[in-house]
Amino acid sequence: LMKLLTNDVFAAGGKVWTTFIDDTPELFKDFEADIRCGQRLMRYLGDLVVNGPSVVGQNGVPELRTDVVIPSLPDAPANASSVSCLTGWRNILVKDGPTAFCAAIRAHEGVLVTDTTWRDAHQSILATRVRTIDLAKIAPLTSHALSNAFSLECWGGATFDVSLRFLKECPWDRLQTLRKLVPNIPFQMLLRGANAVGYTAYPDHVVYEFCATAVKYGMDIFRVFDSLNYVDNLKLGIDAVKKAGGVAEAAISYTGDVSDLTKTRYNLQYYLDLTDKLVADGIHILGIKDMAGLLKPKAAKMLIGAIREKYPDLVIHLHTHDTAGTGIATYLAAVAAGVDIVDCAIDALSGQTSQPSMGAFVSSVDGTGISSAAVQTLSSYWDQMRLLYSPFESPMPPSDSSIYYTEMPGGQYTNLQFQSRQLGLGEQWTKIKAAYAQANRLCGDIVKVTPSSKVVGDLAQFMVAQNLTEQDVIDKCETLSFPQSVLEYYQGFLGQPPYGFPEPMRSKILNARGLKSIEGRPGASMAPLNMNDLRTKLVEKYGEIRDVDVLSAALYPKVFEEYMDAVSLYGEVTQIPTQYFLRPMDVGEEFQFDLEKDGQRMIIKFVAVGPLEDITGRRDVFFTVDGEARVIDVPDKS
Ligand code: 3PY
Ligand code: ZN
Repeated sequence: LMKLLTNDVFAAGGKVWTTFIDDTPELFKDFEADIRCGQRLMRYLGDLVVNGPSVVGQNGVPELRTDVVIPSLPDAPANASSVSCLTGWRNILVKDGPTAFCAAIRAHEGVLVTDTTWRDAHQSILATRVRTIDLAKIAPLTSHALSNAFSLECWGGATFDVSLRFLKECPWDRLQTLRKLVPNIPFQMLLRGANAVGYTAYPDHVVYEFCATAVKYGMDIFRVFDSLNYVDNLKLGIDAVKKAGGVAEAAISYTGDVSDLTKTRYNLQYYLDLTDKLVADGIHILGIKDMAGLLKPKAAKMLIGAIREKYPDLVIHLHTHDTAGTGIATYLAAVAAGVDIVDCAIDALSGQTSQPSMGAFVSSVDGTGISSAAVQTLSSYWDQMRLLYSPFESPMPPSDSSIYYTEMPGGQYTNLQFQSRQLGLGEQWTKIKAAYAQANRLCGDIVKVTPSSKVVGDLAQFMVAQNLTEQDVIDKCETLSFPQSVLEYYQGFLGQPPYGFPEPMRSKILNARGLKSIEGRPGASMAPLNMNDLRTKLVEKYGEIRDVDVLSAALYPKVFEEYMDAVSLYGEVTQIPTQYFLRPMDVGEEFQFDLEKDGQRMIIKFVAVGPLEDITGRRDVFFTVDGEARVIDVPDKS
């Protein structure tokens, strides 16, 4: 651009005659390169410089740090090259199918491990913000270090919408990228039953198409749960997974305390009855999803012992969060009671509201096939990644046994804590925790996990903000302006809670507002979504559209459009190193960038930012690309 602008003829305002392009091709090569990628990329970087981290900085993300030193990768161990490992449990799954795979797992001596670092651990500790580029970097090494792992939990849960919403990357591309790099370890995802990877029910066919596409993109094992343990919702998810050819791990979501015999609702019999229904439905694996970390060692022994006794051939997979600090003790009790697989996170992203430490676990039991040295190597990478993403980490105590009272899921704890801090009061968090327990009772003493946990959290925040006691909510339920999620819950949009809705409160809430109730499974009465119409609309707006884009739009219409708008404006930002994706570059900083499409490498350096132009409200931002000057003008939104 500079060359063209300073060309004598052009600068003198002379006509651009027809042979100008042929005579001076060197002036236009830069344009081509710009158009291919650089220009839109610089628009992103320039926008960051001028307007700050607005793309990723929504939802109250704290000030981004500029002092993080980016680590180099740990040296690969002698037996691991950058090439991926080819041996692992996935070979059995691919060759023999889910049933034979599960029989082999059950026959295996010793307990196996799922690594949750790529999904639940960073969802629970780093607000789900870890980007594909940083997962991909450690993927080949992981394929070696954890080649004997049962699975890598790497997708689903909140990763789907956070990728689109904040990271401006396509979750399907992430899955495909990681699959190529890790061909040997089964991939596992979290599926919210009839809510897929969303916060509400979808028409059935959307869930079926979602699962079928996930398998096509490389997913193997689906942990299916329902936020109310509502069997009809669970069955829908299980069926969708099985029809897609995936491994159906159906989960009972654990709440209460089976070791406290005074508690009669969520007691041992409740979980055994639920297990019976799931086994009768033909599941491949039983998951026990202890999303809040409530399963004490004694309770693990009782629960897993009872299920093992009744179902000697059933593969049992235990998931917990270490919020109170009992995780490893619970796992050891579960191993003694006959569990087959437990969920751990690489040490640097373990503990607190995340999963228990993998290094601690593999050092404490025999037969995981994972060496503590291998875990340490991976951990040295994640240690530094945690620092890189630390702006998204909210400070929390090393342990918090108040979760036995609040029953708050690990993934929600930090979110709510952060929001309560933002409200400014020191004692706010204590109040929110107390209100959360009250809100749970007002909802009918339910299982709390996405999305029912969001309903309880929204109600708790509402109560604190409006200074309402539990009795106030009961007394004034006809007139209070409840959050939408709470009204929808009482209507039955999430399904039916195991012990019903609290009455007469529910009827009063619905009648006073003229709201209809949904009886039974919400998805069953939802009108199908016309995917062809949706595709046509998207093609009209964005041009080229893939099947997976239509699915993303079906699940998250608004979020997907915002993502596509960002891609139109900035191009693919996935290859920008994370520090420059998160924070404005400093003058003189540069990084090396690989163009995804043609593998071309360029060095981008930030040179200067110009003054605000009064008339246009824009600023020029100056870069060099491989030493060539570039300028981009960016609207100043301040
Ligand atoms: C999710 O649904 O994202 C969860 O992690 C629930 O525990
Ligand atoms: Zn979890």
